[in-house]
Amino acid sequence: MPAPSLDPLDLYDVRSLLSEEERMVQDTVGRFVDEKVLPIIGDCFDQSRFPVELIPDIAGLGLLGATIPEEYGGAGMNGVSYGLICQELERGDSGLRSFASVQSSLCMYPIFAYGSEEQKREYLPRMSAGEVIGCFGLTEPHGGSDPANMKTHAKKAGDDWVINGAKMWITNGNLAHIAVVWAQTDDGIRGFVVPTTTPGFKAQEIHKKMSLRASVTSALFFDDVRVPASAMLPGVKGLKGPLGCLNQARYGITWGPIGAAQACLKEALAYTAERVLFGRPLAANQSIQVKLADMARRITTAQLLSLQLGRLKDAGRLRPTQVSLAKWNNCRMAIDVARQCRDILGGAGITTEHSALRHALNLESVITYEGTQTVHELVVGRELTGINAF
Ligand code: TGC
Ligand code: FAD
Repeated sequence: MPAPSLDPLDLYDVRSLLSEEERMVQDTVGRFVDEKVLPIIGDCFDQSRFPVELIPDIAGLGLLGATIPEEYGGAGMNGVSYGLICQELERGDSGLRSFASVQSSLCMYPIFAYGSEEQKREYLPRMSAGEVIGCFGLTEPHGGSDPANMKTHAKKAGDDWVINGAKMWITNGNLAHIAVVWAQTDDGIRGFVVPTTTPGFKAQEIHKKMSLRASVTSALFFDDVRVPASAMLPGVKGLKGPLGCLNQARYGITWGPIGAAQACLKEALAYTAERVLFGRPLAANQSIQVKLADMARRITTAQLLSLQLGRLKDAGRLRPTQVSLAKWNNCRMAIDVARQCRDILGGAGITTEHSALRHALNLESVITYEGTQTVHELVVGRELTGINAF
């Protein structure tokens, strides 16, 4: 009997390394993406619209705060399941994965890890239910790669804090009910949970984007924003607070682009099988097969990197340098694959009828946010040499 053929999107059967529960998570999110996301996402990108109507489904599936313990309203999943959620959502669109990453890793995680018991009880269950949406303000207009040079500051005024400054490129900014904001104080960098209805807070949506069009991106302004002492996250001080959140989000982002690349390869395989040029299917050309094989090789490598990263995370052994290596590799892999697929689709590849260019354009942001490729290369370089080249 001939051996069953390999899954072109999973040549090493990485799925067989998943537990039954992890496979169930992947299948559930995959079905949601196939049924609810793929039919609308090209139009959302075209119309520069985040599909807010999907938020109740995303929350209902337990995708917001998936790793947060159930006592705070989360789904209590492991890190690999969270990674698979990111992978499947980004198979739909990076904008959806961004939405879930920011809510889960950048807003719920710091409240869970650094927040008071009251903050956890007040926010986490409602954030998990999708009733309270968060955004994360770290980047400032003068230079995101170097967050230590932070100008936004919070000053004590009696028992309150008064925040002044600006943040730039903030995902979910105009959707958010709360902003997790990082600000300089006399005592170092501190995090604050700021309701977006607080007087002096303003979110201004950034338009004319050519990337992540199905996502809300905003500038935030703080003009004497006064919050009570209870708004400060008591459990962390210094840059390690926001960098600890980034570690969580970057881990998820190593998985996301795998989904985007798989979507592109799937599309290119179907297209090259059907498209007949010079009397034979495109797929019958050596140069096309070499390109497709190279994409499969790179996707497989990325899958194995992320899975091992997830196993290290779940064993409590994850190191930031390991996350940097995979974030750099997997974003680079996916953007190269998406661009290559767009080329193979010819003219058909330039509209939203196909997904390759949408993914390629989105990945221009994904390779930049959460630390640019250069930042992650330098983190790995520092680990190897012991010399800080920033
Ligand atoms: P350094 O000053 O040496 O360290 C400060 C403290 O932080 C600790 N640390 C980390 N902790 C946890 N995770 C990490 N990845 C950490 N990296 C450093 C460090 O141990 C130290 O702790 P302590 O106790 O000694 O105070 O800082 P550094 O030299 O390591 O950092 C330099 C650099 C360039 C790596 C860092 O500034 C950096 O990562 N820059 C990039 C900034 C960035 O990624 N911004 C992202 C903004 S958020 C975003 O893009 C969201 S998009 C989301 C979406 O839509 O999906
Ligand atoms: P810069 O830091 O100015 O970098 C410019 C260039 O210089 C890059 O190529 C970089 O690699 C290079 N560079 C930097 N340092 C060095 C060096 N030492 N040596 C050589 N080259 C170097 N931020 C948030 O806080 N919250 C969010 O929710 C969020 N969402 C985002 C959503 C989108 C769509 C985008 C595009 C960005 C988002 N960001 C967010 C901001 C993002 O994290 C920053 O864009 C990113 O960290 C880079 O900062 P920058 O854009 O200021 O570029």
